[in-house]
Parts: sequence; structure tokens; C-alpha cells
Amino acid sequence: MVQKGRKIWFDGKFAAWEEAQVHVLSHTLHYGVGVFEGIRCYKTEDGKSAVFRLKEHVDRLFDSAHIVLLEIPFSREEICAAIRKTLRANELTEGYIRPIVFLGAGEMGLFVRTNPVHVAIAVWPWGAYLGEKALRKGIRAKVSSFNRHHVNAAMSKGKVNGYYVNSVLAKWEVVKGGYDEAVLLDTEGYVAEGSGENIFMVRNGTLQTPPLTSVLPGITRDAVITIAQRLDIPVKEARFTRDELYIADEMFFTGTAAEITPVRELDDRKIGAGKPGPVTRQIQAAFFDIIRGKIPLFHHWLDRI
Ligand code: PPE
Repeated sequence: MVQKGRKIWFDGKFAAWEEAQVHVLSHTLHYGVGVFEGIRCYKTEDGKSAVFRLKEHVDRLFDSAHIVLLEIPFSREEICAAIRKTLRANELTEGYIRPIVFLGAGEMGLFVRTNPVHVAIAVWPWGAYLGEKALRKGIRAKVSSFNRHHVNAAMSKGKVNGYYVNSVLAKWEVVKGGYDEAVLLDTEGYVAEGSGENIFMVRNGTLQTPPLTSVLPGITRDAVITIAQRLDIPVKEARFTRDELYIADEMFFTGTAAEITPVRELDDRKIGAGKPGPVTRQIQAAFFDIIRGKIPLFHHWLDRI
């Protein structure tokens, strides 16, 4: 259950948490055309707090809206400022930030021109997405029977509400089967991404992740690639198959919510030694140092509140 906060930013004003409601004829509720973001803020070692890569997340929100023809009635700067204000209004120093852009009520049907575009920003505390133990010991993943969207059915550069039916069904399927997280293949059978994460594997010291063709351009994915380059770990963006994951030395998921979650088993096959490997641990340690503000080289990724 989401821990109730005080205020939700709604179309430029604060609403009390309980009063941030929408009409049942909101267009997005019926047809799924809306966009959202998931952002984290962390306590930093100087006792303050910072949002991780705020600008990149807000840019992606605007890109997502552009892709599905939604015009956000605020500037990027206004949304960034609203996010900082919402964190302060809720006195949240560490947690999750959820901006959402959706079409409100008015016309119905598929071709609407006059429905208002609403923007809301909610924040709440959210610990480890798959549990603390997952971060330390790794999780058990399963390839889902659901494919990731074909590039001509959904446009994966956008974080679009309706697309998540696919993720929810994949997650449900594998969790009901006793696993922790789903791996989705693309419609050609190559590894694409998790239900809400990008995927990496390590083989012979090289880090590999699928190209952005049919996956969300993850901001954590980008952070991991940048960190690996700094650590002189070779990185390759190229597609691979599920059996290449079976014989990988290491595997992990990345995402704002999931952070860097090692995978110790896929489809009942141990990955490498069946525990988080050295490259995963090195990248994970660097990532957590960066978000805590311990590495000056990456202070530009932190937006102080
Ligand atoms: N792929 C998908 C499909 C996805 O939803 C996410 C984020 C990512 C990759 C990783 O992107 P990034 O967060 O920029 O590194 N998933 C968000 C939603 C999670 C949820 O359960 O809600 C998130 O991690 O915030």
C-alpha cells in the first residue's frame, strides 16, 4: 500500500492527498493514452536530499507526450520546479516521484480534440522494488509467454500508460508461477526487457544490453553504461537470445524502481555462480555511491532539493 502523503500537485496547485480525484469519464482511464514517469530522490551523505537525473526524466516525459500527441500545458522548468515543491510540501527526503499526464473528461471516442490535458505529481516513500534481499542476493526471473510490443504496435520510446497492460500481465504470470520478475522477448524472439526494467548480462568481462529498438530508453540503463565506461568495463549494445542469458556469467535488471537488481536464476537455470557476480557488484556499489552524492564526478546527476 502506498503510504499516504499530504499533498499532490494537480494542474499547478496543491490538492490534499484524498482530494486528488479524477472523473470516471477521464479519457485516459478508457483508452490508455497518457504518459508518466518514475523518478527517485535519495538522501545524500551531506544530510540533504537530491533527485536523481531529474532533467532526463522530465525530458523523457515530454518526449513520451510528444509521441502520443499530448501537449503538456506546462514548461519543462515548471514541471521540474513542481517536482521539487511537491517533495518539500510532503517533507519527503527519500522516495519515489510519479508525474502523470492524462486526458481528462469531455468528449468520448477515439478522436478527441477538446479534452483537457491534466498533469499530476505524487510522491511517496518506496523502498527496494523487489525487496532488500533482492538487491543483495539476486532474484529468480522467468521468460514470460507475453512478448514485448512490436515496434509498430507500440512506440517504446514513450512511457505510455496503456502499454503497461503488457507488463502487468507478464509480471502476474511469472509471479503466480513462483518467480520474482519477468523477462520479455521481442516479437522476433530476442531478449527485450523486464516488466519494468532494462536487462544487462556480463559474459567474459563484457557488459551487454539489448539496443533501444523495442525497449524503453531507461535512465538507469544509461547510467550503468556511463558507469561501466568510467570503470573501463567494455559495453556492447547488441541483441541476444534467452539461451545467451542462460550461459552468461552475470545478469541484472536496471530501473528507477528496481535500481540495480542482480538476477541469480533464469528459467530455473543458475546464472553464473548463482549469486551476484563481481561486475554486477562493482556497478551496483558505484551506483549507490553516486546516488548518495559520494562521487563528485557524478554530482551533475543530482538535483538538490
Ligand atoms: N523498461 C520498462 C518497461 C520500465 O517500465 C522501466 C521503468 C524501465 C525499463 C527502466 O527505466 P528507468 O527507470 O528510466 O531506468 N519502470 C518504472 C515503473 C515501475 C513501476 O512499477 O511503476 C520505474 O522503474 O520507475
